[in-house]
Amino acid sequence: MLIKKASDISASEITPKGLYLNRRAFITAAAGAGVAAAAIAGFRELRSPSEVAHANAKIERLQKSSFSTTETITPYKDVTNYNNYYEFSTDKYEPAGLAKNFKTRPWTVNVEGLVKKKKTLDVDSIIKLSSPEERIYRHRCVEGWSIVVPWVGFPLSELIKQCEPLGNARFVEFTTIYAPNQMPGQKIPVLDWPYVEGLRMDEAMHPLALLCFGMYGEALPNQDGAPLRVVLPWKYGFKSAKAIVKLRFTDRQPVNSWGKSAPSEYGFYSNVNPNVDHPRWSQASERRLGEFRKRPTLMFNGYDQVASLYSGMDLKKDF
Ligand SMILES: Nc1nc2c(c(=O)[nH]1)N[C@H]1C(S)=C(S)[C@@H](COP(=O)(O)O)O[C@H]1N2
Ligand SMILES: [Mo]
Repeated sequence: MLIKKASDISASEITPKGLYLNRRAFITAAAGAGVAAAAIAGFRELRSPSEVAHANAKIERLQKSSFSTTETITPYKDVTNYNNYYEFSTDKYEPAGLAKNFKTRPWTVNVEGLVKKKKTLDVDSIIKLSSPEERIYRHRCVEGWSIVVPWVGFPLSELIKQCEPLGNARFVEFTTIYAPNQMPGQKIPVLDWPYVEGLRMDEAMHPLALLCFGMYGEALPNQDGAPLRVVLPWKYGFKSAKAIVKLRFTDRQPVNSWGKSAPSEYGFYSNVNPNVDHPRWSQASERRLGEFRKRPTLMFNGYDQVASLYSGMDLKKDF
């Protein structure tokens, strides 16, 4: 199999298909703003990131987690200056600046669908539901890069229990805020806004699924999904929705944003799988930010403890 170097991959191969399909609308909306060029730039070498102020509140009484990897943590300045956050921009270097004044308080999360009682929870009461842990996880983006991040949060299952889902709830859907006046990317129809993702209930209840509100011992930076996101280390990064305002419990598999824009490329499960290539590129290896050589990608991103969730499934079909 031919595995290309990042520098050999052209923008047309790496640019998400959704972006291609909407290229005309995108370019029209972006005309004069100079962002069309950025959108087609695709994968490139990380340029030296700007220094970021550590103005975020420290999170006290952090517990260590046995789920943490001992691999080298990716520098804070890389993780906070190279972001996929299409609500702000399709250029990974831009969310850091564009999200600076994003309002994360007051913030509420609506709980809807198959639950005992619909409710609205304040983000600060959610954060207080359980004691914060530091979880150092590998994160693998579907585009072929990876990072190691010390996230802060607690198991997503703690929030789900608080939501009191009914017995027939089989899936949970997460919706990101829709705020085009604060999020310039939402004025461009790259995806069908708001961003929606979903999990099967047993995946969401798995102890590895993290409800995240911090990183590097501090409150989550806006560009990384403040005030509240999920982190699912065995799945491609796009499953980990940022800036969540709604949880909806359903008995049907949710239609996620990426699945809607390009169903042949982004499956509902999107488990990290080196044996199932993306239709336009191999998933066999990855490049850790800050490293030059590529490393092999591991099944479930190395989180084998989730394998039993998929026993009996054909992961080539249910990719
Ligand atoms: N709402 C929203 N959530 C999102 C995205 C996005 O564009 N919008 N991008 C996803 C992708 S592709 C990745 S790889 C991760 C990146 O998270 P990070 O910027 O904190 O590393 O966020 C995911 N969550
Ligand atoms: Mo990603």
